[in-house]
Amino acid sequence: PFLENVIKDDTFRSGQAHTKLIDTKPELLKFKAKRDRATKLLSYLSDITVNGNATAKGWKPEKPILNPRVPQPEIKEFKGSRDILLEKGPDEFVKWILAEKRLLITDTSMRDAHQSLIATRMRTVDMLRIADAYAEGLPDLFSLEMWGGATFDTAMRFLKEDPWDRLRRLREKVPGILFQMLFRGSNAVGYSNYPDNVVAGFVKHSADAGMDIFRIFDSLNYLPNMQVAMEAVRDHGKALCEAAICYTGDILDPKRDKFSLKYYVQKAKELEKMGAHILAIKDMAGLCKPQAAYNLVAALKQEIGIPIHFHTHDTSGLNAASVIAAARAGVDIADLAIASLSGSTSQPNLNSVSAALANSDRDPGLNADTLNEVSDYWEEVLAQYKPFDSAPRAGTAEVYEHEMPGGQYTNLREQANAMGLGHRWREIARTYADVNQLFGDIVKVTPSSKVVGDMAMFLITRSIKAADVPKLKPGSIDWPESVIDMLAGGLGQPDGGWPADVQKVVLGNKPSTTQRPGDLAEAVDLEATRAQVAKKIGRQVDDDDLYSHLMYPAVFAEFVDFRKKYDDLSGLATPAFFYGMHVGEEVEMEIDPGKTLFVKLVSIGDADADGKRTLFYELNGMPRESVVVDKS
Ligand code: 3PY
Ligand code: ZN
Repeated sequence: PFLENVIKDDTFRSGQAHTKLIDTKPELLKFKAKRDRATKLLSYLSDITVNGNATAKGWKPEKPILNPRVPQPEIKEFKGSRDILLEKGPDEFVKWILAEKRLLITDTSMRDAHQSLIATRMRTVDMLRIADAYAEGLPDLFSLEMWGGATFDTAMRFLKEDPWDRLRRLREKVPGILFQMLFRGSNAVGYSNYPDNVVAGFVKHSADAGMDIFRIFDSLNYLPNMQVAMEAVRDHGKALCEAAICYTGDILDPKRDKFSLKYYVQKAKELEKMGAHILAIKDMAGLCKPQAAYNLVAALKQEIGIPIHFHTHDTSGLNAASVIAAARAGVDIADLAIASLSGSTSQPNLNSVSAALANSDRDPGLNADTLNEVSDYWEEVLAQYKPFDSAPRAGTAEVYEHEMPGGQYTNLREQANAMGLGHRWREIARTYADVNQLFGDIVKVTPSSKVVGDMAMFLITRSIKAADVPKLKPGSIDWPESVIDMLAGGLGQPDGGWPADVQKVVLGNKPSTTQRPGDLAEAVDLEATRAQVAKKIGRQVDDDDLYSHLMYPAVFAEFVDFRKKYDDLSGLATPAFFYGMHVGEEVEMEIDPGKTLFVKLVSIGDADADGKRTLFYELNGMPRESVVVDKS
């Protein structure tokens, strides 16, 4: 190919070429880069094919899985929500929402649905393939939740993808529908507190990269932790600040009076005062029963003037009823997941709720055929993630006891299985509830939910009863780091503070604070950090890299190493990425727009004396070999 490039080159053909031709025409060397990418791709495929993939738990489909069929829905002419936001600006856009009669719908398929069903493993390629169908066939969706929460971490950690790349590429394909992300307040997209300038910088950079709506929450409903992020969104000028109250307990239960209707109304009023454009009711565990949803929305509609966005999970099996009750009470926007990615620990069913509301005054107006076609696509996609799919098949009322967020449930269950404690799940769930009471009955959502989970597993494995913890000698046990940090005030303050006796037992003589953690965290010198990271990874560090590093330094470093070894594999079909190839199978990977590598695995040679195997491929029709050490 190099010679071909040279022979075709005009300078060469004009007879004026000299030995410096390559220096003046570096594009002639492009073929080398492509050849390197192909070599790296083959070496990755060979390794996964021969040695399996630990993150996929060794699972391999019995036969090759074909690419999912991509729907080509009827094109619907509609002025998209994002076009309206860009035209009107945030403040006028809020009035537009309030004036809409439709129940506006957010589709969570690309974020919370897969976070809650398949441990956040969905890859960008599966989102990009369906992006046109959304842009053309469902332009009347209010928003797509497609970023934030756990996606930032898992993209780099497990999928070896750049989360920023996902945002930018989807943005390009879907310019008309609002994009929405979940943002953990001062914990940004991580699990602990970040300095204020990192939080604000992350928000600004995400908004510049194309994010429109920031759903900001705090894992203890400690509002001071939300301020910096909320202000950063407002200061950006083009984005929407959606502030969330996290719903826990049961407002219908008079005995559960810590989290009463009054409690939520008061928090909502404060968030409105703090500058929220939209209020979210974030029912992360799916505890908001239909009548509670009705009462809560009806009360909030009386008490605040900004639009209300309802988020719930279907863990109990009946939360579509909560969405419909919220719609009746006048909620402006609701989160739902496309049928095949809905239910169980995910959101209620978008297709069914939409159909149920058709011909009512809250008809979302979406095209039912298109929704079904899109659901068929996601169903085929979901089948490719089988080893990660551990969501319960049916609803369970157990959720009212343990109150675990949808995204945590599958993770904790997996963790329990991995520790050989799968058969003690009921006990784990009960201990989780007991730990919540031990901590004074708190909001449980990332990261506070993780701390409760860590403590529950810690107690189970040591056969300590939660109720006995206050009686233990202070400082006598090495408690999990996350528990110490939370009770020391590292995540902020719950309403009513931490129970003094538990705090004493866990902290011993370690210090604690009631100050906002952000006030105690020193600002990061962003430029110095950039220079350090650049030196470490041996290349320039742009803002995408900088914020990836600031969120997850170790994960980012591993991600950079992976990329050096294998380059960008985000365009590779999902089955090949996770499970390798079957002999005879053909896969493709787009490396540049319009440039695709076609790879066919022809045969796998026997292992030699050193355990090395040669795999024989056809790459764009040409024979290629790749050698890998068989570690099995
Ligand atoms: C997250 O923070 O990732 C959540 O989904 C919380 O519900
Ligand atoms: Zn959720």
